[in-house]
Amino acid sequence: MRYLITLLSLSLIIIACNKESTAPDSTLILYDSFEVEGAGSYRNWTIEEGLTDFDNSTPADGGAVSLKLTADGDIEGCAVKEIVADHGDGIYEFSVWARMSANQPESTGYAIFGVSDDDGVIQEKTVMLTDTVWTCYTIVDTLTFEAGNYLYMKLSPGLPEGDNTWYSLFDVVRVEKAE
Ligand SMILES: [Ca+2]
Repeated sequence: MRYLITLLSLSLIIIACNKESTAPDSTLILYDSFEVEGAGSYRNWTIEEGLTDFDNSTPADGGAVSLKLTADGDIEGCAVKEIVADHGDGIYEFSVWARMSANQPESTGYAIFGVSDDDGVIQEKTVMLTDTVWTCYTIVDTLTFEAGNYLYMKLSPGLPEGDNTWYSLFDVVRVEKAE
């Protein structure tokens, strides 16, 4: 059984980073390219005013713009999204394309995927973002949802130290649930 789940997860990872394909055994429950008809849109993500913008650099199939999140002073200009999910257990896969800025300390950007409720995050996995070229990062996890829980996602350029300022770009967020 464990082997089967691993195999399923691996097949989902391959499919997730190629949006031309549609996984026959999974349901796409979120797709955000941070734009509507080529104009930048926060797509109902909760963002940090003044530290969030759009950029013309995008990954392949990323459309016209990406989301630009800035870490400035001691403020982590992150973006968070919570959506209602089906109750019960499920294998969920989260993927996001990201690009770190050249002056960014290594491994400071990150993405979190998990479960939250009105009091905060109650289950989470984190992937560290490391590359200065567009790269697809993926998290696969078995998540459990009860009444009042949300599917939780956080995109962050990282928490700066001192007066350092840098930004990270994000695009094409996908969430799929294995059937
Ligand atoms: Ca886009």
